Amino acid sequence: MKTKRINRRQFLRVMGGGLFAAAIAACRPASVFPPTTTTADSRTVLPSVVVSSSNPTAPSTPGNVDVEIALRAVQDEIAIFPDRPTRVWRFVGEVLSGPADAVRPLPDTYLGPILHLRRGQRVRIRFTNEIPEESIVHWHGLHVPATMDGHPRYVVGPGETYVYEFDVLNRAGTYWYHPHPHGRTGPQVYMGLAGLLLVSDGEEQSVGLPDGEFDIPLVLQDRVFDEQRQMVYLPNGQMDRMMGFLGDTILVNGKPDYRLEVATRVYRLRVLNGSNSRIYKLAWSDGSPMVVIGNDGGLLARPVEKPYVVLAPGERAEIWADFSRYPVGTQLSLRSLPFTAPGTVMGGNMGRGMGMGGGMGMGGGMGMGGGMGGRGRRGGMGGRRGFTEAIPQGTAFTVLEVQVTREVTERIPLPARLSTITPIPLSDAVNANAPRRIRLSMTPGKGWTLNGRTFEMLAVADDEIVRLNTTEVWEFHNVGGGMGMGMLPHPMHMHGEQFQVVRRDVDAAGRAAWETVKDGYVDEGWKDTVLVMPGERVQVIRRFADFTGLFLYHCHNLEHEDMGMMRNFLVQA
Ligand SMILES: [Cu+2]
Repeated sequence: MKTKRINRRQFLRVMGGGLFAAAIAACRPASVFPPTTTTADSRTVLPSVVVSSSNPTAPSTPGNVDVEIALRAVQDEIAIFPDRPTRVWRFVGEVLSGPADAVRPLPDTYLGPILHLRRGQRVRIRFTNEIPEESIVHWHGLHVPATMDGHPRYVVGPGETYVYEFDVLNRAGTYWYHPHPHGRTGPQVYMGLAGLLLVSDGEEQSVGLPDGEFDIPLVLQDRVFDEQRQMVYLPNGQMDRMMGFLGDTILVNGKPDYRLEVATRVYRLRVLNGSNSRIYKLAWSDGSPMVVIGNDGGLLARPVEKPYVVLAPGERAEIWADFSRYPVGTQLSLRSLPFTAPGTVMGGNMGRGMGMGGGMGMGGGMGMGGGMGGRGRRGGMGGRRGFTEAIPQGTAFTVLEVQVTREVTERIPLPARLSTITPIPLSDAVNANAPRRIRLSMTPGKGWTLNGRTFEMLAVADDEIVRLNTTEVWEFHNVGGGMGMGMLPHPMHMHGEQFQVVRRDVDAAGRAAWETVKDGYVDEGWKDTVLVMPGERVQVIRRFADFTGLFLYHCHNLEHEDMGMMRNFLVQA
């Protein structure tokens, strides 16, 4: 019988650190953790529960939950193109008990089923890993105990099952789920392992937003396919890892050349950037403003109009799309507009700003060897990429086409108010005058780092320990490497509770690029992922309540994350 064990050496390291009472509580080294009975409103840390492959559906806590779901990561083939199938990895799910609509499979795509949960529900999800490598699932945006969050220390091998059980504490919103094994998140998401997790609640329902077929998920991703229609990951090797993967084909809901046929009425479009590294600057082709009603953490207090919406990997935006003013037959498109992505214009903007010609010793100091040539080719220095021509970061392209195909008379007015969002006062923060600072940079010999550090499975530094039930300001400062190569955008994601954006500042060197995206930031409302452009400082404020233990903060450029641009923080009672 195969069981999950905490590595003894890792455990002793934790013990030796002397700082990790909560982490130890969460990681007791037993061969099989016994089930723990909890009450419906329990918010204490649960032990991880791992059952053997021989009996994956044995109940951990019989009954006692509102919804129970079986979720499997499987190998499969999907017809992304009409001529031949593509090998993928994907999530499949079924409801074991509870409302039948808790799992909504999406037809004809590698994307996982949409999980529909309600605030206040107690949920059990049995994740069974049927791909040929270790994995674990993270519920992106949800506030759950450390053992239920998909931390990479809980990976399970092929044939093994991890049983999650948690209360849905989040407000209504568009969340998502994806694998989170250290070093393999990028390739696993790339192969197709991702899905939406929608939470609803009474506040949202009282607004009267478009629902049913008029509530449309749009998951944006990019890929490279070879001539056999198979996905190709990191065709340029190490250089793609440093830069982040950028594909040459844009997929919406797992499909190329996506077309949306709509009626003359209002739609709620829930847009997730599920790409590994690509940033989208979304706008309507006819110049209409983007009417944003929600972001990462659910509905905004009121709708906001933006000329465009910038979505970095991991971020979500909900768009109020009113097609009632277009005649049947109208075609328009959702575009990604051009913007300046400093890392991709070597010899252009970056060269000027960073003194590229000045002999900064790129190769030696940064442990990157001869990579510069490859990067430059992609960035438009005139050469050819080794494998394929990706769409460079910041280049314009069409995301999807909209065709108005039928006339309806239903009209829904745009609500003036959508939800109640209480700003967290700065005075609540224990460190308002001295925010916890996270420097995002390229560190020689280490690659992408957070305060000069890369990921360690069970370790936290002294400055990564947070006291339970406090509010803090964190500042993400994209300082780059000072040597050209170090200047890339980084979408920073924090596990646990959602945060509010307090302020943004940008330095003189970063300002020109920042100006090309800043009007598309949706900083209203609650967020869990925030884009930090080169030279930019973003301050966020959040609470650290309910759960102790080890949680992650990391860059959601999945290649950066896999290379170690990720750290633990420890919430301690
Ligand atoms: Cu990054």
